[in-house]
Amino acid sequence: MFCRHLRLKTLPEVWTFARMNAHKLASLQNVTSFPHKKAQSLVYPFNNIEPYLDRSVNRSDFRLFDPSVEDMLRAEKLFLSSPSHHIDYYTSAERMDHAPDLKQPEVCFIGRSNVGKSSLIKALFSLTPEVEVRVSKTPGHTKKMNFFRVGRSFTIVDMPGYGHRAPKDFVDIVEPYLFTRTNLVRTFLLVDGSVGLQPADRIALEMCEETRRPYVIVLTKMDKGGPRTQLLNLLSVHKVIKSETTSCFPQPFLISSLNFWGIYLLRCFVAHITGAVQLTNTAQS
Ligand SMILES: Nc1nc2c(ncn2[C@@H]2O[C@H](COP(=O)(O)OP(=O)(O)OP(=O)(O)O)[C@@H](O)[C@H]2O)c(=O)[nH]1
Ligand SMILES: [Mg+2]
Repeated sequence: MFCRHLRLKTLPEVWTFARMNAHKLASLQNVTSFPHKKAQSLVYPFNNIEPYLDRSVNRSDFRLFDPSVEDMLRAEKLFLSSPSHHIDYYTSAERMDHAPDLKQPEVCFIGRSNVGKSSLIKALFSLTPEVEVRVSKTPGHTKKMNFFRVGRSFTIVDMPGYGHRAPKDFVDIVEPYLFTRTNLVRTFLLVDGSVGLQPADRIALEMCEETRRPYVIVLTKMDKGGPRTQLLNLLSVHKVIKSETTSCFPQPFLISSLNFWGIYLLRCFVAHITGAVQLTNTAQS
């Protein structure tokens, strides 16, 4: 067994903290004024779990992308809309041949319905709340590919989910996009970190492998399920990445859109892989 017993905040505590601090949490600039331990746990969620990993587990894969706070602050600026750097919802597309002809690098978010794709994109854009990203408790809410432009730097695409209540033509919408979109630089495959890899996620993983394009796994809802479950789910995802994939980035990203864990790191990763921010710290992708 890799995890020792641990106690983190219970869910109601987390919700209260998130609700009270939502406006502050949106910005890393504010978070840097928090007590050091709190700031570290928000920025590097792996730090919350790491002390409970057995000593024999090699940590290096979990910190491959390890930018400095300064790099993350530079990346954060890209998520602030301004007259010279306009962030907006651009358009939706029901099929690949309706996708907009945008040349800038693109990243997309895929995953089971209800896994938290739209919530994650909403958290990324929380510094520009006028950008409307619709989330819903009801699975199958996002029915089309929604394109959000981040100035001329990159585009973020919110995808419909697969699995429960997915659009009937899900495969027809998503597969051609993943295989043929020329400016797609990274696919983010979201997996619910509180329940772990499900059979439908494995099918999506195979689809990502078949595209032979780089992709990244993001574990969502890391505020749910309890640390022991989260840790076991993280380790089993990591094992699958190591042993069954060739195009997946070895480091799974840990996220809670509810309380902003990992959002700052992911903003920086997106800015980095799209070429919008050069890191001063050595990092891999
Ligand atoms: N606790 C918790 N709930 C979350 C988190 N992210 C999303 N949710 C909740 O999960 C539900 C689904 O969120 P969405 O972001 O709409 O999920 P989606 O993947 O876009 O779903 P579809 O559009 O239906 O494919 C909503 O009730 C969210 O509030 C999270 O980090 N923590
Ligand atoms: Mg959605």
